[in-house]
Amino acid sequence: MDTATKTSTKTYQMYIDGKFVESATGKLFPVYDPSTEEVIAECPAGNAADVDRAVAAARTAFDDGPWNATTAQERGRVLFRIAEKIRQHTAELAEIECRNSGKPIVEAEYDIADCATCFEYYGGLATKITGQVNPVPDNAVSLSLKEPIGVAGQIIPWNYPLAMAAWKLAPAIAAGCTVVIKPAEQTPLTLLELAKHFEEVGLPNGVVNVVTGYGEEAGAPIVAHKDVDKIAFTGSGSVGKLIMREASATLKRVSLELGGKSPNIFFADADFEAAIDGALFGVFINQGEVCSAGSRILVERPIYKKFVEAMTEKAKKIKLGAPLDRDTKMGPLVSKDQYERVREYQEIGKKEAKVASGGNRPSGFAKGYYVEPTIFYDVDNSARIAREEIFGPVASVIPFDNEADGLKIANDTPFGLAAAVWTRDIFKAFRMVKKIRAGIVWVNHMQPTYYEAPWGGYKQSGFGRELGPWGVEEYLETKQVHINLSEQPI
Ligand code: TXE
Repeated sequence: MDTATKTSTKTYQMYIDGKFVESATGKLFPVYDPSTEEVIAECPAGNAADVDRAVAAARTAFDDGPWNATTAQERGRVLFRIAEKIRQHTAELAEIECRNSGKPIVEAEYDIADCATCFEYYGGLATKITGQVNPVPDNAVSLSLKEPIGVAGQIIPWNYPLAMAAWKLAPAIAAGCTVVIKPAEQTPLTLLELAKHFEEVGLPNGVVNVVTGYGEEAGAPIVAHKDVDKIAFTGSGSVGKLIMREASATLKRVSLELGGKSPNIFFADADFEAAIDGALFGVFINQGEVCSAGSRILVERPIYKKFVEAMTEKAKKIKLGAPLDRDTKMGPLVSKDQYERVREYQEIGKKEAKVASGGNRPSGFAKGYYVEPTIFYDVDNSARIAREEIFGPVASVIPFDNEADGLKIANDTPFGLAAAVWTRDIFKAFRMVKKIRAGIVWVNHMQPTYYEAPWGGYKQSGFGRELGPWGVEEYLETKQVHINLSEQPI
């Protein structure tokens, strides 16, 4: 059904050069509520012409000002004001995020408040970006200056729509870059809502431009554009590889966050109750639509059977429901495509391993992209459900014999975003931490994320780091300056 013309839906415009505008073609695309499968909004279907307009605005704001003349203090204040707007509007932004993505309202509220924290963090960091004096011989002064990269193209996924935008926007603004940002076509609404405040918070025209549309039509032209200096991308490995290839034509800087198949490793000496909760939280939070989801649950043999039983018992009690209900613990998946992808993996898993719980569409839901939280056990690490990112509430439980075996299985993956280790033995914990090939390793927890700490992957989970000072480095160039101190250069 082409519902883009339905009158009850809200029609959005995209944000280019400080103005809300239609797409060059005037075409719109539908945006859904995944719990009802109904269209809730329509957004401009941007294409290369819209990207051209946005990049031109970003280029001018960067090259000719006024952005290049703002001080770090001013950029910091803009970031604090964005944070304040998010805090003032948390309830409405959370409701939109919840309706559009399907995540439970309680999680949406947490995410939105967290976005404000992200802008606050980078508001503070803006004034702490410094270069250094290099220790060259006495006949010269050598400096390294940090300068903004220029125009940053940012391509955002749908699992944490506003948060993933905040992770990229805030450090880019702190660094002094200008931005063309494209939200995922499934979830563009909260970023467009936030853009309504950009003028008021003091962002000059052209500094942040939001282009909405599909990946190939609106994302690819950003990657290909000769006037874009850097691409930051979070999404699938296949699109990540494509972006790297395309960006090579103009040698753009690239940072990629591409998800994973993260091991959540439980030794027999772990606190059992905390471990069960950690295993469930690690893989089922946000319907499992999490790049760092602990989707491979590695359990040491002495506790394996009891662990699977306890996990299963608790998983069966997870309350699926309407995302806006406050007691809902798991909502629908974000889209029909994602639903079909995850349902397919549920069927693949039934052939590859044993089902402890779930494996189907839940009963009692006439509409909505709901799937049961699913636990497969006795999974071999070579199975597809242990090797491929599913991005839904599907856990693969794998037994292991000892520390060496657990480590071998943990590292036997093309990915390397995150891992967690559960044990009360500090020596074992640290041995594992040092040998796991992943960008993030948690001990006795899984998923806590801090703005002060780096986020990013090893291996095919991508490269570059977000958050903390590392996040802002991705938007900076380093310039060497040599000042000769002798009257006669030789
Ligand atoms: O991702 P895409 P999809 C993984 C997860 C999921 C799978 C597919 O496994 O099941 O990817 O999701 C834009 N040039 N992750 O298909 O297509 C697109 O418009 C430029 C992991 O939705 O990678 C959107 O804005 N841009 C992940 C963004 O890329 C393009 C989060 C992500 O979409 C483009 C999401 C192109 N040619 C999915 N094609 C994580 N790492 O957290 C698409 N896009």
